[in-house]
Amino acid sequence: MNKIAMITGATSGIGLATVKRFAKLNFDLIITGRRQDRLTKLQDELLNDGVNVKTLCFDIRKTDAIENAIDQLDNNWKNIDILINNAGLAAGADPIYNGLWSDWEQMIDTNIKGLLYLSKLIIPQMMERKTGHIVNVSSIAGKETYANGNVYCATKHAVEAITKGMRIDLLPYNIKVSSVSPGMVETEFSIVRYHGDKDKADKVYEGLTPLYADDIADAIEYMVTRPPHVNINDLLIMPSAQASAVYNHRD
Ligand code: NDP
Ligand code: 8X3
Repeated sequence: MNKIAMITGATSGIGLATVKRFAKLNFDLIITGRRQDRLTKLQDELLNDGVNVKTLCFDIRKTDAIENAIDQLDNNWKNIDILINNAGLAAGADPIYNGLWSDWEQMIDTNIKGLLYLSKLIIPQMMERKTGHIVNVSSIAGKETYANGNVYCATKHAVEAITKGMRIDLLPYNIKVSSVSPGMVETEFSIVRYHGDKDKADKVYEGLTPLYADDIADAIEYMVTRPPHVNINDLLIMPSAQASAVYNHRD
């Protein structure tokens, strides 16, 4: 039987790149996101390549929507072996005194609460079967705080704490818990952060070579393909042109 992997935020960026890598590893895939059109397109491509794939379209901030989606999984799909908690975003880049409540709520509800809600629903079957691997997508923003990053950094610091807490609580159940913490990755991340302002988003990557989504997918593939006795707790991955959250070298 193939392993089953669920990847959140599969419609773009790191999630999408991870789906493509996992497809080559012969995993059966549950792909999630809010954009059904993108999920369907990806599903068609994967089915064409002979990959078993199921789409679950839900907003990870909504407990009812997540519960309904997970309830849809029949016996062939409910025993998820690998959960990649990737869905997330930064909304806005403002000093704390100018931040929008709506941006703060979106980040906290998605990056922290969404990750928790979904994990809570997936973990019990892993505990019962005494097997599983959860990979949380954190960030350099989970380790450092930078100007105008305040609430986004707080959400990723929370992901770091949740990852460590999960690892301790799930230790007796043979469930691995890992995180991957990227620096700058060129995806739709900055377009979303700047509320659709593509010019502003492009400037983030100007004059340097950022990471690409597949660089992070490569690291996630490495984590989930280690032997059973090895867990990669965390991988901090930066572009060569980025030394910390704030030090970059641009041509
Ligand atoms: P993208 O914007 O390209 O992808 C984000 C994904 O998250 C999309 O598939 C989106 O799907 C999904 N998502 C966002 N909000 C929700 C929601 N409410 N419900 C369900 N799904 C949601 O960005 P990245 O690929 O870069 O981001 C992926 C993860 O990587 C995030 O957690 C981000 O914080 C983290 N990260 C990114 C870095 C970067 O520089 N790019 C660096 C470090 C970490 P849809 O819109 O269809 O719902
Ligand atoms: C994304 C990386 O440095 O833009 O998590 O916050 S950063």
